Amino acid sequence: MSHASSADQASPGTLESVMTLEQFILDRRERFPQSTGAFSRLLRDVSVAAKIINHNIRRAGILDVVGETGTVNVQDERQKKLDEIADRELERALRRGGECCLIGSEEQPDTIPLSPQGNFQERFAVFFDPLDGSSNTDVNASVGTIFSVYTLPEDVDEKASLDVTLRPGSEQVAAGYVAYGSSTMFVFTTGNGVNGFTLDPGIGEFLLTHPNLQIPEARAMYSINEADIEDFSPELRSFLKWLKTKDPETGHRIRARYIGSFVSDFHRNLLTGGLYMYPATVDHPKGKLRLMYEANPMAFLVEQAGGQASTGHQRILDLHPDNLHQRTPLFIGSSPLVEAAEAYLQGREEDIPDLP
Ligand code: P6P
Repeated sequence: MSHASSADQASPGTLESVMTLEQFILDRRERFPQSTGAFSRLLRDVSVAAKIINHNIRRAGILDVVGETGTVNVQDERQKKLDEIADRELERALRRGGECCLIGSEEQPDTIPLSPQGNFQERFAVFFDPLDGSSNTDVNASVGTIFSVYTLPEDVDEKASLDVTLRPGSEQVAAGYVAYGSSTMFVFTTGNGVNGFTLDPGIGEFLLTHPNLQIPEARAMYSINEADIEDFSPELRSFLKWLKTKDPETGHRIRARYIGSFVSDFHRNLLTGGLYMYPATVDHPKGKLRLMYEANPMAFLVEQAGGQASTGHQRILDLHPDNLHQRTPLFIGSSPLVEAAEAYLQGREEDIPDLP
C-alpha cells in the first residue's frame, strides 16, 4: 500500500484536509449530468442565505431582532422579527441567484413566482420554512431552516402557478436543513445520500464534517409534546408505553428530548437514532407540521439516511398535496421505531417488533 509523503498529508483540521460545501456540490454534479451548474448555484444561493440568517441569529440579543413583529403570518402565528429576516434573506438569495422560478414559504400566504434571468436548462421551485421553532430565539434555544427543491416541467412558463408544483415529496430533487445550534450545520441530500457541513465562522465556509449520514436503529431518543397526552389515541398511548419500556436484559430505557424545534430534534435523532412525533391533536386535528416545507424535505432526508417517515398510516413522500400550507401527522426517524408506531396505530398487534 503506497503511503502519501508527509508533504501530501495535510495535518488534521487544516483546510487541506476538508472539503467546502461548494467544492462538494461541484464534485457531485453528476447528479444532473445535463446540468448547466444551475443546481449547484441554487444550493449555493440557499447556503448564502443560511450564512446571513446565522449572522443575525448569533447577534439576536445585540441587534434589534428579537421579539415579535406585531403581525401574524398565514398560519395565524405571531411572527418573530427573525422569521421575517430569514424569509426575506431566502427570497433575496434565490431571486438574486436567478436559478429559481418559484418559492413557497411558511411566512407567505401564496407561492411567489420569481422571474428567471437568462437561459434556463432546469427550472427549480423551492419551498421553505425560513425559521423553524422561531419561538426559541427569544430564549437562546436552537432553531432551524428547512428547504425542499423540485424541478418544474419544461413546458411551464416562468410565472409558474402553484398547481404545477404541488407534487408528492417523492418527486423532490433535493432537500435539506440548517441547524442553528451549538454550531451551525447545513445538511442536505440530492438523492445520493445525506451529507452534513459545519460552518467555520472564521472563514465563512461550510466544511464537510458528517459524510454519508445514516440514522442508527437505536431506541435512543424520542421527541413528542406529552402535554397533549389526553388528546392522544389509545393506540398512541399504548405505543408510548412500549417505547418507554426498560429493556429487561440491558436495563436501557429510551430518553425523552423535546426542544421545541423540529429541525433540532430531527438532527439529534439523525445522529443518535430515535423518533420525532407530532400526531393529530385537538388543537391540530391534521397534525401541526406542514407537508410541503417541513415533513416532505425531512422525509426525503431520513429515507436517504436509512430511516422512515409516516403519517402513522401512510408514507409521507407518497402524500398528494392539496395546498401549500397543508399539515400532516408525522412520525419520523429510525425505521424500527416508525414501523412499531405504525403497527400500534394500525392495530396490527401481530407486527409489534421486539425492542430494538
Ligand atoms: P408544540 C415549531 O413551531 C414546530 O413547528 C416544530 O418545530 C416543533 O417541534 C413544534 O412546532 C412544537 O410545537 O405544540 O409542541 O409547541
